[in-house]
Amino acid sequence: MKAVDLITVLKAQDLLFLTGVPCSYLEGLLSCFSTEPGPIQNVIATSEGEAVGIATGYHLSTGKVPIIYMQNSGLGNAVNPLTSLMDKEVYSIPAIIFLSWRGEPGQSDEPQHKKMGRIMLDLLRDMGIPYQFASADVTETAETITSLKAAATSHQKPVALIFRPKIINSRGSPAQSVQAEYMQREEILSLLLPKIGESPIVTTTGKTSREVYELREQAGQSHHFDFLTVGSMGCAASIGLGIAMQTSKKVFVIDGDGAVLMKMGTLATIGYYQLRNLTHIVIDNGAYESTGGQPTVSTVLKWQGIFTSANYRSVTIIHTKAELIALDFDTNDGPRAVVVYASTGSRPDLGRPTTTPVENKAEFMSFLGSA
Ligand SMILES: Cc1ncc(C[n+]2csc(CCOP(=O)(O)OP(=O)(O)O)c2C)c(N)n1
Repeated sequence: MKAVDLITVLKAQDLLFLTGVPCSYLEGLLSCFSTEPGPIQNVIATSEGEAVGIATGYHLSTGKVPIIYMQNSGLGNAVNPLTSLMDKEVYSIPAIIFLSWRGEPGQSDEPQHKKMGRIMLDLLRDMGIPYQFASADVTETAETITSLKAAATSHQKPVALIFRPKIINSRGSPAQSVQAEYMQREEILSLLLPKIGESPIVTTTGKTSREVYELREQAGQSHHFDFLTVGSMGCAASIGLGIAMQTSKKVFVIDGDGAVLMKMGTLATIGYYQLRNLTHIVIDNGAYESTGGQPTVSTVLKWQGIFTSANYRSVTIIHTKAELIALDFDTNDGPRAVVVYASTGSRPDLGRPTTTPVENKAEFMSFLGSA
């Protein structure tokens, strides 16, 4: 189905408010909001749980039914406010969750999606959230949305519309970068890895980890320096903190702006524990680039002030290739933040790790000497 046709359905049903964190399965729909400003409001959230809160506020102030969109990975982040805020036994708030189904049993998908893919329908049932499936046929989907909205309204509770891949046509051209003048993430990584050298690195979810993996392959280097945080978006920095506490090695985290925003409390934890050997690098492309380049809210952040007030000992902000080339990691003056501004974009032929997460863990642990 065409995204514009789905938007017509939403308008006709007075479903004029969306909020969430993107999934690539919903890319075609979400890309319409920047190009087609209309009566539908799309609020960018930093985590799925936050989106449940925003949607609740919308309902409280309008009486209408909000839509919350998320990848099923993010359902975990939303379980708490779905069960303790929107639930019928608490505030009883109607909403429609547009939920992608990564890791559907029988379909091949990445390891980090398998468990949630398998338990998702049971989890919805256990939470008392009725669900239906979106179809590629817009008329059928319109009828499904009508019945879901009626159920959400009459029972005053959240319901879900599940999206399998390719239900919504994806857009033809990539999203415009909001920060087009900067280097792309892969070039930044190719300049960072030799500087980091033989130190442990924790890389964030999405294309950062995939690009680091490919750059190692291209250079014929071992993968044992790198812990690839393939799932658990936002946890790279806390994993790095946990490692840095137990080793004298310099530890590097390579994060994304969307991932930092998702678990921003970690900055304060890092600031509190004052580890000299921890460097936290954030590649800020102003977008959830890995899921199609939807904007994050990072453009409002003043990173210098954020890291300083979180008690990091030093902050380096990098805009240009020359500044990145001049960067060095010689001193142990952590917790150190390095923010590298980036434009969106990545290779269309970007691969995925061919080793399993457990193999990655074993190699990384033997490099750390903890296996
Ligand atoms: C909890 C959770 N929500 C959503 C996703 C889907 N997802 C994977 S990568 C990504 C974007 C990450 O954005 P950012 O950290 O800015 O890095 P970028 O992709 O821009 O390099 C998203 C939304 C996920 N994996 N987990």
